[in-house]
Amino acid sequence: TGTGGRRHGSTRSEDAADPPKVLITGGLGQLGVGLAKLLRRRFGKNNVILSDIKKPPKHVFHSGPFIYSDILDHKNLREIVVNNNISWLVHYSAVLSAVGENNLTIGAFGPSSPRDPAPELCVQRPRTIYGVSKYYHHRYGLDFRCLRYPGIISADFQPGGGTTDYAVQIFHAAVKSGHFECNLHSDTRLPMMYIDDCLRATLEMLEAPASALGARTYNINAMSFTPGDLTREIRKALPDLRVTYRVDPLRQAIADSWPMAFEDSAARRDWGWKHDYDLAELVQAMLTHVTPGNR
Ligand code: AKB
Repeated sequence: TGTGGRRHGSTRSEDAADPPKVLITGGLGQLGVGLAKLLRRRFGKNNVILSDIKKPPKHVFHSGPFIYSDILDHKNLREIVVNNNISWLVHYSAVLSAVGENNLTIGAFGPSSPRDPAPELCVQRPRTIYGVSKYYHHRYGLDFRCLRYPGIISADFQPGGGTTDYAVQIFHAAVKSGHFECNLHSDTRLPMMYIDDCLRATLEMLEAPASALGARTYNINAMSFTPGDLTREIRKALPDLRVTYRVDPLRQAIADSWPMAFEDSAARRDWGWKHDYDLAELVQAMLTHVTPGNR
């Protein structure tokens, strides 16, 4: 199954002489730049193209191929895939949860939802890239792979517009001012993961032989914690950290509707997923990265 001994990318299903040609869309969010770095190390700088609809910071522009791509422009995307002989397409284009709530679409419904009227509770199979890709896998054998991430914690990039943002912001506030105002209740438990685990999971899943995949969509999990748990762990290193709470009703409502933990036994069984970072390791890594002078 390609699972045993595959951790940390020891083998790869494609011939090393014939690396994939990768396009990452939505590449300037929290995850794209880190994933491009990891994939470039593995497949070569010019085999990984980062893309977005905005201009990249200088260091990203100079670190490897970067182009404009808008996933809503199908022809543009097709042209990029053809011109660059793309074999792996990684979609990171997304709208974060809290921003999404302020910019509601009817995109959650699809052709199998009742239309007139659409009830509150009904079948929701949208014709999103996710739904369409699933169909294309069954109909045409498209090698579609989807990972459901928990909230991702990273030091280099400060997300905005999400519900799990607090778990990144608290580290910056802790080293900068020693005070953090949290926008979720202290006992709100959510699934979380350190970015290194997330990116490694992504590479491992992309490289897993298709024959190992019992499914096309997998949850991945590492840890679950509350703002209270996180504060206690950070205080082991920074005992003076002060955390106050001013709850944002929108984010709290979103968090209260989300899973508190992810069940990910299928990923562990099929392609050997195993996280490296629990809460203590996460806090240590984040404090190392966000502390001035350590960067
Ligand atoms: C968000 O908070 O919206 C994201 C997520 C889905 O976890 N970070």
